[in-house]
Amino acid sequence: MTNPSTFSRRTLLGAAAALSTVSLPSLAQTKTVLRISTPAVPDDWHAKMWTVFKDALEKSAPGEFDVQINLNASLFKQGTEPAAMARGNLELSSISAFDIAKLVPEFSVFTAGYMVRDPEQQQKIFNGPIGAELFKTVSEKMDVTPLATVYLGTRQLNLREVKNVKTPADLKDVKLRMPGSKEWLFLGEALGATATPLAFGEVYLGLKTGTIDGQDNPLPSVRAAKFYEVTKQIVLTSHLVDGIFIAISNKSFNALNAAQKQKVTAAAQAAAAYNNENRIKEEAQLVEFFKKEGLQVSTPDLDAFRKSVQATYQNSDYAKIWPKGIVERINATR
Ligand code: KDO
Repeated sequence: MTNPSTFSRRTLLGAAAALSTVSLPSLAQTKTVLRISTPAVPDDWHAKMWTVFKDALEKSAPGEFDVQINLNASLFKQGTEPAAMARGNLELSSISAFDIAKLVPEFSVFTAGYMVRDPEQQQKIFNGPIGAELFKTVSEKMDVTPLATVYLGTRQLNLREVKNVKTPADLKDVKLRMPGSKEWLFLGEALGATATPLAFGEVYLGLKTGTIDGQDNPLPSVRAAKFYEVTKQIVLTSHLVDGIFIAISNKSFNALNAAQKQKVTAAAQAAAAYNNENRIKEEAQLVEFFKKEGLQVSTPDLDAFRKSVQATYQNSDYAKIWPKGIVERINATR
C-alpha cells in the first residue's frame, strides 16, 4: 500500500513542477506593467503614497499588476510625464495644474496664486462638478485620466539669506527658482520676484551655490528635499494651495477590464488619502521644526500679497480664457 504522506508529497512535487514549467511563466507574462515616474524624493509623502498604491493593488488584484515606482525623476524628467503618458511610454504619474494648463489652457485658473483656499476646498472642487467637467477635457485633450487629487501642500517662500519681506515689492531682484514652464514663471513674477526656471532635482545645489536666491515649495517638500540645510528663511506667503493629480495614460486605462479599472482607481484614491492625511498633519508641525533647525520663519503682509497677486492674474491673458463664472464657482465651493 502506498504511504499516504509519500503519495501526497509526490503529487504535490509533481504539481509544483508542472506549475513551474507551464503555468508560472505564462502567469508572469500576463501581469500588467504599471510604470510610475515622479520627481518626488523618497522621503516625501507623495513618493511614499505610491507604495500605498502598489500595496492596495497587490491586495485587491493579487498577481495582476507589476507596479514599478521610479522616484527622483529617474525615468522621465519633471514636466515630461504627460507627453510620455499620451504616447503610451509611461502608465502613471502625478501631474500638476501647470502641466495640464499647457494643453488645457482653462486649467490655468488653478495655477493662479490665492485662488484655492485650503485643502478641504481643493478636494471639494476636484471631486465635484468643476473637477468632473475639467477632467473630461483633460482626458480628451491629453489622453490621460485623472484618478485622484493629491494635496501637495501650500507653497511658501524659502530664501537663502534672511530678508525683510513684507510686500511683493520686497522681492524685487530676488532670483526665485520656479519649475520650468511659463505658467510657473508667471506665478513667481506675480509674487514680485525675478523668476528663473530650474528642475526640482537641481534646486538643492542651486541654493547651496547661490545660483538662485530662493525657491517656493510646500513645507513638507522643503523638509523632505532638505532645502532647509541650505537656506536661512521661510516667508509664509501661502501663495498657492497646490495640488497634483494621479493620472493614468488612457491607452493603459482603456486596456483594463471594468473590475481592474475600479481597483486601479480605488488604489489611487487610497494613495491620495494617505498623502493628504499625513501631509496636512506634518505641514502643521513644520514651522517649529524649521525654527529648531535655525531658520527664521516670518509672516509678510498677506493682504498686500493676496491683492497684488490676484490683480496680476485678473489683468492677465490667463483670466481671459478661464471659463465664464469659474472663479465665482470656486469661491462658492465650501
Ligand atoms: C517643484 O518643482 O517645485 C514641485 O513642487 C512642482 C510640483 O508640481 C511637483 O512636480 C513637485 O515639484 C515634485 O513632485 C517634487 O516634489
